[in-house]
Amino acid sequence: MSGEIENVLQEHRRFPPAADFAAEARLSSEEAYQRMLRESLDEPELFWGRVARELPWMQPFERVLDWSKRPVAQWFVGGKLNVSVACLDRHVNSVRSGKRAIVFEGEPGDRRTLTYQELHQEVCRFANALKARGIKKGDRVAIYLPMVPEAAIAMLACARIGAAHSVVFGGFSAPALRERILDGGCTAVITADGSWRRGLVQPLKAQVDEALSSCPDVHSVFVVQRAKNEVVWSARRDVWWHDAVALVSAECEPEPMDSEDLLFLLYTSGSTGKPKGIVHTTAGYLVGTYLTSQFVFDLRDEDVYWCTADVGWVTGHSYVVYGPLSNGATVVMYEGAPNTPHFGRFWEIIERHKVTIFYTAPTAIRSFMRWGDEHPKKFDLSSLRLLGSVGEPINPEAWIWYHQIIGQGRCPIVDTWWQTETGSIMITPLPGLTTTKPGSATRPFFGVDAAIVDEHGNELGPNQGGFLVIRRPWPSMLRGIWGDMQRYVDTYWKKFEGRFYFAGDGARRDEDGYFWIVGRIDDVIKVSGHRFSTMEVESALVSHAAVVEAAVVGRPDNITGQSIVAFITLGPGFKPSSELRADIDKHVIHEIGKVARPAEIRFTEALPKTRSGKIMRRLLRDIAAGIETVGDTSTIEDYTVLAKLRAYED
Ligand code: 7RM
Repeated sequence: MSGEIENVLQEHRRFPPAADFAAEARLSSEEAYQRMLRESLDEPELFWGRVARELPWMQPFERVLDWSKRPVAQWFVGGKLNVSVACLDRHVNSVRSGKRAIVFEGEPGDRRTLTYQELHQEVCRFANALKARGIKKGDRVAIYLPMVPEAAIAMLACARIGAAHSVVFGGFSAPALRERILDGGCTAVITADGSWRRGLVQPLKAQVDEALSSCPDVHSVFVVQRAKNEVVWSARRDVWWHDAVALVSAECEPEPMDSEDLLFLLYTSGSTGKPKGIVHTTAGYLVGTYLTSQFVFDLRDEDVYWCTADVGWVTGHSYVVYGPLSNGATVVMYEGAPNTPHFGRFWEIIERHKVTIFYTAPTAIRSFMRWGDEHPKKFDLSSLRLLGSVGEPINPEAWIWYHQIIGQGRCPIVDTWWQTETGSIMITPLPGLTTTKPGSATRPFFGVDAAIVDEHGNELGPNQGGFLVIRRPWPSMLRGIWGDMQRYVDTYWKKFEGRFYFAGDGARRDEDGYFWIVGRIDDVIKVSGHRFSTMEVESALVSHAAVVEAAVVGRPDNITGQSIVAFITLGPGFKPSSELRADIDKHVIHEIGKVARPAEIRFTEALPKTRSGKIMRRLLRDIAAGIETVGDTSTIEDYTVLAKLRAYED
């Protein structure tokens, strides 16, 4: 890992917050910041207790933190509240009632605005529709929707009745959806007939039908009519969203939820093939997303806030839905691709809706760069005042482009490090206060005790590469892995004997205490910010009839951060060919979805293995990247394999 860390470019540029931004910011005095930071670390219960009391409790909590069942934390013990009340009722009963909550644009150009009052009504209606089909507190509901307002409505409606949602990204295929429905024990699915993507209709309902062919526990499928494509209908099981909400009242009493009641499951990839259902509970998650949205995005009532993430990923949960809505913000939602019908689509949306805060991923920024400056330059971006980045390390070149071309030199950039598991932003600049360095997520947020440690858990000095750990619990942390608590302990806590949460990332901290995230040290790869495990793709590959063995590695990619390269050995009677490659490609798309499609498939006679039979991924990574392997190859079982792999040409 140290080799990788040395590759991180030394970046010397510094960007202090602009004076006019700082003058207006929520937090701009170093003194006030230090006071808050000190309290959050020295007296966390005082700090988090006060933040939590800003939310509407149905029953006050008795204790801020109970860490006695470590590594499972309990926050705001004994309290009861409902997340949908914090996101909706609170604003409806205030001057924000007529304020825009969601400003939606569909890919074909249709638009829709929902005020807080309207959103509240829609959520209550759909909550009643769920109840009418027998869905109740504690049930799990899969959501497989495009980025349409109904996605947020469905999530909040589940929260209102105490059912947990499990959102599955609409880009996943039927088998991937089925695996998540089965693992989560979902009994209902919320989907759409289709969704618009690059001018084409993605037939979501058809994927659901295929997935449900072996999910006997799913009794109801709610279908949003979005693309009006033809669908196959099961009269017993399927119900149109618009029919379901037509019959019910727009009032729905919120279910009083215990602080530690399940709010949602979200599946994410780890280092094994089976996706993990990350467990998030009610109050702590809400407190974390509420506070970070406020301080990291410096949210104010006049803001028009746009996070481009899909609700299928954690960023869509925390920073499209729960964080901004609990703060009463106006949230922009866009259904489609950034280059449809033209390459300036995002900038057009920013101009039209006068977006002030824009939060996206490095992979998108690098695409914008490649498409050319002429596209953003055609639009008025003067409404923007703050930019954000998330999902992977942002390379300084992309950072500078983002700052100059999109932010026009005026907007601070918050490079936010966090994970599905952390629930909310953990390492980040505070925009009115932090002097940023391109490529660094800077310093830990309030209450976050992050450190870089060595193999033995000893804290390392400045600029020494090591493991990123969090040394104390935080409110929005995961509470486990659904159905597999042992895996939770093993994945995150075992490495440092229960002392620290291990994030799986390698990083260093510079002389100013700024964190530089290098990337994963496990077998997780990030393609366009989407998280996959190499094993997940490998198991899809080996389920193809021709494939005997497969090894998948990430290769650095200028646009997507990493891309998937698959090394494959074929069974007897199969020969490498471009047809076979195309067929294997199709198979992966069918098994997981287009997002997991290998950028390259290399056929090989054998894979490099150690004497104990472990595939030597490090070698494959180097080969995929076209780097001469310099590392230790002394344990390799068959030396000729290496030469064959390098020389490979089909
Ligand atoms: C929010 C999200 C988590 C992994 C994480 C890192 C990487 C995320 C940054 C980053 C460098 C960042 N959740 N990562 N943000 N690396 N700088 N600002 O992405 O669960 O899908 O992925 O993403 O490796 O461990 S996630």
